[in-house]
Amino acid sequence: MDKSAVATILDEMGTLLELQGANPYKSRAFHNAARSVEAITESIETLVSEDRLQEVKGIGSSIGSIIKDLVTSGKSSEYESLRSSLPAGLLEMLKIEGLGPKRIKLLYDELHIDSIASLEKAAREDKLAKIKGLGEKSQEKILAGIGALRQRSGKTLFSTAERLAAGIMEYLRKQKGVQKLEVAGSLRRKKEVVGDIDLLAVVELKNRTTVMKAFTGNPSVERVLGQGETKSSVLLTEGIQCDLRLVEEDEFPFALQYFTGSKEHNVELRTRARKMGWSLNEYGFTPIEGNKGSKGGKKHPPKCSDEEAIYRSLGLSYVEPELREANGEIESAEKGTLPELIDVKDLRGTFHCHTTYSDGLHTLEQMAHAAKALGWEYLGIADHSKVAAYAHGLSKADVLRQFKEIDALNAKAGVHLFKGTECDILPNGDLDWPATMLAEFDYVVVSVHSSFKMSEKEMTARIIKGLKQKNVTMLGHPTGRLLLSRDAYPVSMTDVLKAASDYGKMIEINAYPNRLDLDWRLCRPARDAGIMIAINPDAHRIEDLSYTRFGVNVARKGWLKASDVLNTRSLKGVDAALHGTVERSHDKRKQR
Ligand code: DGT
Ligand code: CA
Ligand code: CA
Ligand code: ZN
Repeated sequence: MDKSAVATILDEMGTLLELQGANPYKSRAFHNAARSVEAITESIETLVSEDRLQEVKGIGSSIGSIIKDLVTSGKSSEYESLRSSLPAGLLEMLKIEGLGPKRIKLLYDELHIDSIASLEKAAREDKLAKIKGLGEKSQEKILAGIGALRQRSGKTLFSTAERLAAGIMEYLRKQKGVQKLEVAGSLRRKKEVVGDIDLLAVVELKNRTTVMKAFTGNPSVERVLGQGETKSSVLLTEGIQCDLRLVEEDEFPFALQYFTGSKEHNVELRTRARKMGWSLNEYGFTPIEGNKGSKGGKKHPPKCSDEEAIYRSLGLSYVEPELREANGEIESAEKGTLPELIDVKDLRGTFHCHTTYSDGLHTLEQMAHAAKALGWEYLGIADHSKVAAYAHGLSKADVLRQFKEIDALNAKAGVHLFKGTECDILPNGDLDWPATMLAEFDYVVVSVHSSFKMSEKEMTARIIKGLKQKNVTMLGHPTGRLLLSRDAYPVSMTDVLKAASDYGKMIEINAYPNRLDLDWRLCRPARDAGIMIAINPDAHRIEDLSYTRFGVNVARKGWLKASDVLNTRSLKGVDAALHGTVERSHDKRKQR
C-alpha cells in the first residue's frame, strides 16, 4: 500500500474514533499521523523495512505498527475492527456539508440515525429540531446539505436533460434582449448521462437583469441556488441543476467552446495554442509575452466570430461537440481525417420494434403508418420470442399470423415491413426459436433478458454461442445495462466484438433512452473490426420511433459515418445486407 492510501486510512480511523466519542487526543493523533505520512519524502516501504517509522514526527509505536501492517499486507486488524464497530452510513453522512462527527454522534445516540436516508426522514418529520443543541435552523441546513449532496452525485439521462433544457430555452428566447442562446457542457457533447445543464447567452446590457429574473423564475425551477449579474444557478423540480452564463458578444464563441468541454479536450486545445504563442481561455486568445511559439503563430491572434474560426486558427478542421472527448480528435482534425458523422437525416428506417403482438402499445399497422410519416422506406418488426412470457412472447402460430398481416401491408404501397424477431438467448446459449424457425424471418435480433447473474466467462460464452448461430443477424442491447439504475451484466465486450467480427454479425445501438447500448466508446472498435451497426429504438409505441435520434448521438460520439450504419442503406441495400446473415428458406434468391 502506498503512502497516500495509508494516510487516507489513518485519517478515516481518526474520524471513526471521533464518531465513537473516543478521547479527542487519540483521534487527533491519527489525523496528525495521516498528515505526517502524506508529507514523507522517502519511500514508506524503506522506512518500514528498516524499522525507521518512529523517526517520522507524530508516529508512535501503536500507530507505527498499524502503518507497518498496512504497508506490508495492505490490511490492519485495528482498522477493520474500528470500521465494523460503527454503521457504514455514519461515514456517508460526513459528506453532508456542515455535518461533522460530533453532530453525527449526537444524532446516532439520540435518534439512532445511521444513514443519510434515516437522517432525511427524521428531518422531514421535524424530529431534529427537537434535539437539544440542534434546532430548527440546523434541521433546515441539514436538509439543504442532503439536497446539495444528491445534486453533486446525481446524474440525469441525456433525454431528460435535453427536454428540460429545450423548455427553458424556449422560455428564455421569448425574453427581450436575448441575442444568442446555446446549450454547452456535456449536454451539447451528447453524453449519455449529464451532471447539469449549462446554458450560455448574449443579452443586451439593459435587459440582463430581467432575463436573469426570468431564468430563476421559470416554471421548471424548484429553488434558486445562486443569482448574479452574469451567472445564475437553479435546481429544477426534476432534480437537476441548470446554470445560465451571460457573456459579451465577441467572447461568445470562446465561451461556447470553453464551456462545451470536455475539460480534457480543452486542455489539449490550450496546449496547442500555447505552442503557437497564444493563451486560450473562455474570453479569447491572448499573445504570450516573448513567446512566438513553435507552430508559427502570429503575434496577434485573429478575432473569431464562431467556433470554426477558433479551430481554424489553431490549424484544425472543425471538431463536432460530440467528438470533444480527448480521443484523438485533435490529431485527426490536424490531419483533416475526422469522419463526416452520420446524421438523423441519413436514416431510412429502423429495426427492433415491438407491436401489440408482444408487449408493444401500437398495432403493426399503426407502427407502419408512423414509420411512413417519418419518411422512412422500411421498418423492421421484432417482437419477443416465446420464452419472454413477461412480454407476451409470440408462439409460432402468432408469428405466422403476423407474417400474413405483414405480407398484406407490404402489398399496399407505403413503407416496407421486414419480418424480424427479438429472440432470447437462453441461459445455456441456445436460442428460443429452433433453427428451422429462425430461417423463416428476414432477420433475427438475439438478446439476453434473463439470468443476469453469471460469471463474465459464462455470460460471454452464452452470448457468443447465441450470436454465432446460423440465421442470426445481430446482437440486441449487448450489455443489458439500464443507465442510472442497473449495471451491465458482466461480459467481455472485447470477446463479443471479436466474435461478431469473426462470424459476420451486426450489433445494435439500442437507442432506448436509458439503454444507449452499444456504448459510444465501443462504436469505433466495432467499426474498425468491420462490424455493421444498426440503430434500433426498441420502440414499444409509435412515439418511440424517434428514439433513433438518441442512437444517432451514440453513433456520432463513436465516430461513425453514415456508411457504417445499416439504417442508412436503401431498401435494396438492407435486403442485401440481411441476406448475408439470414438464409431465408422461402426465398428463391437463396438458390442463386
Ligand atoms: P457534467 O456536467 O458533469 O456532465 O460535465 P460537463 O463537461 O458539462 O462539466 P461542467 O458542467 O462541470 O463544465 C462544463 C464545461 O466547462 C466543461 O466540460 C469544461 C469547462 N470547464 C469547467 N471547469 C473547468 C476547469 O476547471 N478547467 C477547464 N479546462 N475547463 C473547465
Ligand atoms: Ca455540465
Ligand atoms: Ca456546469
Ligand atoms: Zn430486448
